[in-house]
Amino acid sequence: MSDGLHPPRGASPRIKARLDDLAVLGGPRTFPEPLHVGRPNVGDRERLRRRLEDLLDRRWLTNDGPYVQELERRLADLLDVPHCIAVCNATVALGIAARALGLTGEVVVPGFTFVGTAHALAWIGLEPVFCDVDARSHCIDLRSAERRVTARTSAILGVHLWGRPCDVEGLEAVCARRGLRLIFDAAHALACSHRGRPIGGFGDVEVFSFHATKFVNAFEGGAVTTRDAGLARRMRLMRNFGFADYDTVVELGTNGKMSEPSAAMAITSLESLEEFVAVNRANHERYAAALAGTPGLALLGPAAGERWNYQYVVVEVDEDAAGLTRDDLHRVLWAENVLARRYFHPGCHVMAPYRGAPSVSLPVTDRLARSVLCLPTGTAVGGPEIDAIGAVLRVAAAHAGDVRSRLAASTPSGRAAAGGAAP
Ligand code: T4K
Repeated sequence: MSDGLHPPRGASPRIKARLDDLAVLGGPRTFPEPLHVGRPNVGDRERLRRRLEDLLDRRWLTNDGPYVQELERRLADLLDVPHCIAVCNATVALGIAARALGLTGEVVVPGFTFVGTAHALAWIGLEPVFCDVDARSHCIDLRSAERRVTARTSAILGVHLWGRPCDVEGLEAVCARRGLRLIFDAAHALACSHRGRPIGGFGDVEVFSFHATKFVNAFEGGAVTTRDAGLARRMRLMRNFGFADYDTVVELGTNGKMSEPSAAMAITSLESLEEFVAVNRANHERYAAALAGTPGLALLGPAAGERWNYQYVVVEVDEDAAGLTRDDLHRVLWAENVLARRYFHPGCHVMAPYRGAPSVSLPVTDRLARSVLCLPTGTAVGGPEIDAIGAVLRVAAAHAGDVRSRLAASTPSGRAAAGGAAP
């Protein structure tokens, strides 16, 4: 059984060295089982079991139970913020935050983010208005955001993408000047900092995700943090149908409560936060070594001087320099059973629910949506797996011309014969 911090060890994967070794061209797969990007970190199973027994003995399973309250205290301490409210997931948390802030009309939001960011707004009748992102940070581009503000705009929503901080002060200045509220989607940004302060205390409200695929997880879960006591009170009421006590409803609300098993998982997971970050960091450094000198592949690093959780391994593929597109490499990796992800392809602004909105040109979003590839990391992955993935990418890059022409020539039935998993 896994110790929760290291992958269960089988035989080390084979390190590929020749073009014909690539599974997409007919060679054997590097990994017999799929290697996922979002494999959950588990942490100390014994402590989790004890907590689950405890909550079953107590027969208190949800509705602001003791584990939820403990989680909120621990998160508020970690993030150095006075108010933290645990919620069933980050998507619902964003909706609750937007409602509690009284947002109306349009909200400016980056096109390059998980679609849940935009859906959370559209689901409650707000109109996400997409702006571009900055090419270096991948976070919301200040000037593009301000250009999208109209008389109907009530807020800007910045996303600390990959845990890298937005230009917080720039956004605060725009929002102050234009009379807007400021929300941060911090789904990726637990244990990350901006100017040395933990992300969690910026803007009017920040929202975290503890989905199973996040490095700290609650199975499903999220949290909102704020420095504003009145806002915190409203969000707490809204999380529980607006009930002020057993009988009195004082707000419009929803069911956004986190359950006790989820809080028990989140607390257990939080207790291993430093170990998870250390594993992610070691993995990141191993990828950096494995990919060093490979033309056209750039690994995204931390923002200078900031604390980072290293939970996403983000590679930007420059197809001119690499001689291969991101989608070529995606196909190469999937054939090896490395289920790399094209987050956040193709960009929210061109997804079906939003396509009808007035067309807007988001060149950086479009480029990133074509060039970003996320690789597996976390406690399910270790050095031998990363070395093997790096070798596949190096072999593909070294023979880019051949790979490209053979991929182009291969038919779907030919690909199936080569044993490739379908991306
Ligand atoms: N804002 C941002 C910026 C976000 O990135 C997200 C979520 C949100 C808001 C909303 O947060 P939540 O409402 O979810 O709390 C995943 C996650 O579902 C999503 O939480 C996350 N961002 C997004 C970046 O990634 P998918 O569509 O890639 O998920 P899925 O289910 O395909 O999982 C990825 C891989 O992980 C799978 O191929 C298999 C593996 N996996 C997954 C689960 C759930 C496991 O091995 N075990 C598991 O239990 O979106």
